[in-house]
Amino acid sequence: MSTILHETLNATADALKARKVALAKEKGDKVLSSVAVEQVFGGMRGVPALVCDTSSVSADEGLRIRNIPILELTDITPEETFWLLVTGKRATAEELEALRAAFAKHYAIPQYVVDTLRAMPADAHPMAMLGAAILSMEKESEYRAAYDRGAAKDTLWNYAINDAVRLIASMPGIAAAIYRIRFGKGDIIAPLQGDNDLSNNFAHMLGVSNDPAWKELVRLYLVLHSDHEGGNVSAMTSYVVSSALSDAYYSVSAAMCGLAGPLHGLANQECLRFIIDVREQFGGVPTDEQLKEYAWNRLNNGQVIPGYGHAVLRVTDPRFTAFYEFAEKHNIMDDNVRIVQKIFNLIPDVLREHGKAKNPWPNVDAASGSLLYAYGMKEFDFYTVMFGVSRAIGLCAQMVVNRMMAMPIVRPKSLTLDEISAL
Ligand code: HAX
Repeated sequence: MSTILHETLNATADALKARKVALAKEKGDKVLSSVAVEQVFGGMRGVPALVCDTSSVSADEGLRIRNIPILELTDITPEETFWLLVTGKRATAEELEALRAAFAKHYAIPQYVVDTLRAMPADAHPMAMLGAAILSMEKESEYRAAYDRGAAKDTLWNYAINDAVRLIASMPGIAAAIYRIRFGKGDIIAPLQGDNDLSNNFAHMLGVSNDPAWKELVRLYLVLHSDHEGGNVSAMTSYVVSSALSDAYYSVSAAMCGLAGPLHGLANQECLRFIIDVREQFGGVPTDEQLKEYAWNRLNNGQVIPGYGHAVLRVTDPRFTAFYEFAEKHNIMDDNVRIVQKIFNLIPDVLREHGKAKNPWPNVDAASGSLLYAYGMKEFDFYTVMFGVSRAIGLCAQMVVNRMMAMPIVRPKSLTLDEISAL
């Protein structure tokens, strides 16, 4: 299958690969950093050991997609986001239309995926359902089929594009089916007729609200969570798995398992749980003193404040700012959002005084759940699935670019405790 996206990427593929080869030759002996034992024990924090061209995250500014600050991209669609991530350029209207049409072929998911979801335990976590549904589709991989037919390794990325398009486009249908099956919401809703827009279809298939602002929120949500450079748990997991030439279904499913962790994507569910606990405990918005005491009790109990802190960022996450501005624009000022506001005003000082977190500021997860809740999506176990639908866009873009650059299998070296003792 040749599409306008294949043609666009084909036009730059050779140059991209040549650039990688030239950089490896020219700069091959430059030392990026030395690795201290504390970094080996510290989750490799600060070790520059990956290449990711789709986006970057700096401590003092946060996310840039292809060098454009995320706050300048809050009006774009998920389709534009994917195009920008994977090609490095803003899409033309014609390119977008073609991409939308390619996506729209896959909004209706295969029946066997629905059957897989229905066969899962009634109390399965929605993220476990998401990982299983994606894996059930692995047999659709054109990339794996091409490999099995003996396609040359450096042509495989063409098939990775097909898998990326199909998987990104299937994610809304999979997620909506999970929502409706897992939370007893009734029949699965078919995609829209005559509207190829990905986020419109997702908002519609979830069946949560008919408010136009809900569609707007789903669009924004899908854009903001799409990519966050290469070193976070979900991106790195996908990177490692696909470096073994495993296809997109394997690598994105694996990434979803990482996203399901409470220190990563699940923090948005945990964050709303925290907000609701506060609201219930105090019968509404607490006073400043009450909130501070509640937070201190939690910290003294060895628990984190979800939605705060970050491994890289040292300022308020611009994605939090974008959600916060959405709440203001749409005048969503219910108790949950007021509590988010109060936490934002008070918790950074509490975390500073606590003295552990290197970054006391909110990350993306601090506000997103309260907005989903405001439009009627109250099942917060589901929130990380929303994140996953979005993150698949970045994971697939990274995978295509990495395969275009023919990145090798990832294989760092591990050390035993005895080897470290002997240093
Ligand atoms: N509340 C309480 N303690 C915190 C904290 C928080 N929000 N953030 C960091 N700390 C603690 C850490 O637990 C760590 O304590 P120990 O030394 O006892 O282990 C210490 O401060 C130093 O941590 P750090 O260097 O500042 O942060 P890390 O890079 O190790 O971890 C995390 C980054 C995001 C995992 C961390 O800030 C955290 O647990 N935050 C709460 C959970 C959360 O919001 N996660 C979502 C992050 C964004 C994301 O990936 N979304 O998907």
